[in-house]
Amino acid sequence: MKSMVVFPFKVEDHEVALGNLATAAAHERVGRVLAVGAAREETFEFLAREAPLLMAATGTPVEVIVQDRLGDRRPGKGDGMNTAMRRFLDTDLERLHFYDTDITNFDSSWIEGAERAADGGYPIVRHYFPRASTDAMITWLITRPLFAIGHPDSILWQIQQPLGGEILLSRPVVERLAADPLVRGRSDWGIDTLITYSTAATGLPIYEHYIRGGKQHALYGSLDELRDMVVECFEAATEVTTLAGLGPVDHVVEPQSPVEEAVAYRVAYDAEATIHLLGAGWTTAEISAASFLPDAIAGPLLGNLIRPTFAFLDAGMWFETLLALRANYRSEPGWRGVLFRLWVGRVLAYTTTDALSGHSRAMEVLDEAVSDYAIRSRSA
Ligand code: GDX
Ligand code: MG
Repeated sequence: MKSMVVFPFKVEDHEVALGNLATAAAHERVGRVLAVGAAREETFEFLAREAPLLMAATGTPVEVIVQDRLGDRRPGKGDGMNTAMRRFLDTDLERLHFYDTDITNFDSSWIEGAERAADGGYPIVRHYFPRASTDAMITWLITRPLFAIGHPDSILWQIQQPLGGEILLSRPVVERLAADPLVRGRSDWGIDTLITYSTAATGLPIYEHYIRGGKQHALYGSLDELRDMVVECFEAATEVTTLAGLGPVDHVVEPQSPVEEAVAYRVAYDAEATIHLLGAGWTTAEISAASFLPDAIAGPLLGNLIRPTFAFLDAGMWFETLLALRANYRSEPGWRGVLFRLWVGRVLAYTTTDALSGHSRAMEVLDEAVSDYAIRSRSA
């Protein structure tokens, strides 16, 4: 039984990308490697030049293609992943792995861990790994909370890394996803959210494989670099809150081991470069969108027109904020700006309080907040 390994990529370090393709091509379980580029730019040209050499060295077909335009949102990683699923179904391979191209500690153990779980009867395998306490702020503050609010009785909000790009899907799962218009439509960063929902909606067992050493990859500076991702993941997760409830799913999560210091205390973003985002460049559309929010949120949020104001965004107020956004948000520039500022405020409020209490306590606090949102949404 052979697998296809896919790397979606945009512009990445050439040697890191090539090394990852080579690791996959050399693996005995891998029957084909596919790198799907956003466009025909420098990284694409480099990988396309190297692919035949890699193929000659390993005997595994290695293909580098440009993604098709399949969805109706911003053309991004979603088009890349959907293109890959279609290519996979044209082969007779049994399993499809996805890995981000920028991982610098990718090795054969990632492929092996996923294959082992699939051999053990799990058609959906998700890799997860330890992260710094201020990393994964979209997962912790948007995706898991909205899953808890919209599907409190499901396993959705308990999935460790619902935005993770490192997954294995067996052929019948890919067939379901490729036929799903909601997955196909998500051409942007929302793809991972929809894949997480739609795979759980198959009712098939899910295995989460733990990568002890963490995922080392390209880092961010100011949170401004995450603006599109915040907006697109929020829009995808709010859409999921409106979709059908899920039945029970056999869900196994490998236990975590103590987190290494280098991972736990890595600074995940530049707080100083981020604070000014709260006050900079407010538009009239943003001010008008903010006025639709309850006073307890709109008041201090608009206080940012004068000075940075974020301490009000504790875990309880964040729950109220998500409910208010869910009820009022529209995919327009004013609302996108308000959503982004609120998220930045919540990240800073958390960073300057709970995140200071040590890695394990900080992670507990994040986890407790999500569970609390599910409990409150059950009784609502
Ligand atoms: N084909 C294609 N097209 N690939 C893309 C595009 C695109 O338009 N944009 C980004 N990528 C690739 C990129 O080269 C990398 O391999 C991967 O997608 C992830 O992008 P990266 O810039 O490394 O983002 P990040 O924050 O490290 O990604 C993580 O979070 C995302 C999310 O939160 O949604 C990672 O787990 C992603 O898989 C996940 O989508
Ligand atoms: Mg990355």
